[in-house]
Amino acid sequence: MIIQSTSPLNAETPAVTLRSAFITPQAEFYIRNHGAVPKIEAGGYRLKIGGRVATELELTLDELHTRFPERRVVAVMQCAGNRRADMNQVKSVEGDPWGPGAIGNAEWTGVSLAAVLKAAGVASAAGLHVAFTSHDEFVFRGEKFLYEVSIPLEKALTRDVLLATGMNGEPLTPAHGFPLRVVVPGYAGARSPKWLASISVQDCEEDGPMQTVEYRLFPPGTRKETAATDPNIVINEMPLNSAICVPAAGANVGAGGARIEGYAVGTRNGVGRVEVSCDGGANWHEAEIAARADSRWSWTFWSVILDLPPGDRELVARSFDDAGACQPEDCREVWNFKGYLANAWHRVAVRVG
Ligand SMILES: Nc1nc2c(c(=O)[nH]1)N[C@H]1C(S)=C(S)[C@@H](COP(=O)(O)O)O[C@H]1N2
Ligand SMILES: [Mo]
Repeated sequence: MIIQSTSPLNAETPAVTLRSAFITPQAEFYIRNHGAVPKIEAGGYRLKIGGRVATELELTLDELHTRFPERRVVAVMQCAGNRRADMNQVKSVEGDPWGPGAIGNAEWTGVSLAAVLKAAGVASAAGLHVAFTSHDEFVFRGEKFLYEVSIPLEKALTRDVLLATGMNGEPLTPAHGFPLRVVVPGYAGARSPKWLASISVQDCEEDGPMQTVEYRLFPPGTRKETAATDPNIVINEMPLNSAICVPAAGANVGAGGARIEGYAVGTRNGVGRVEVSCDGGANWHEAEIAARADSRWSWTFWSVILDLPPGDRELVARSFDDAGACQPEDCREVWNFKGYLANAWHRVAVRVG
């Protein structure tokens, strides 16, 4: 793993490792923590559901599994800061300089959040939000806060949003949220809280800093000093993205036919086509789809064999979604001071020969 920080622990999967398994093993799955991992005993664990519901619930893990049908979803978990390092090349940004490995694809098991909310008799009014409170704390401007975020009730009532206890057929490890986390497919990882303590249906977005200050998309002119008053958008859905994983950036590659491999992720409109260039974007070659899941929330693996002439080469990958839209060409088009949603064409420099 590539360690970004040790306390809290933030680590990403090396790109070559990422591309070696379509379902990312837990031990290789990136870790993004804002504070210390809380120690939770499964036996004493209770999940509370309250707020705008007809009946408040308090459920043990056993009750959760016996009262609600199991649901299984293959989905990527992806940090809003994935590929942030690329933005630093335009102008420096805040936050850990993640490469393309702040993402992983897992088979999550648990129960539908929608089923639990319905059992609590959730109000079905439009415009409500579902807030999550976790057991871990983080420090924000010198003060301690619990990790708290929210998602629109409309999204929470879709059947693939999970209260997950399992990952790839194993219980969640402490790093990934044991004993229970939320998985919100298609959304930024920040909206999938680990170590979940309680759920509340409410009129507004959660009002803590993790929801209202972090994980917001600001216009390109915003600086740290102006962020408090500048307009911004909540980061929920993740944009179309792709990355070259093999060869690794800076690798030496033999001249002749070289296999280029990577991932593409398009949870909004699917991944229609992936193209790779070995001349910085002048000419493009369509990649083959190497693996795909029958889940729209999964990533897609692609590969292509290209004849690489000797010398310093820039490999570029870009994907198109099912509606024909492409990733932005340049990071300049999407630059923001927090370095979120870096989804420009992915460029990797290699030496051939
Ligand atoms: N309680 C809690 N949940 C959390 C976080 C956290 O720090 N605390 N980090 C979030 C962020 S920003 C991401 S990207 C994902 C990462 O999940 P992972 O560490 O299992 O890969 O968890 C999210 N859920
Ligand atoms: Mo994240």
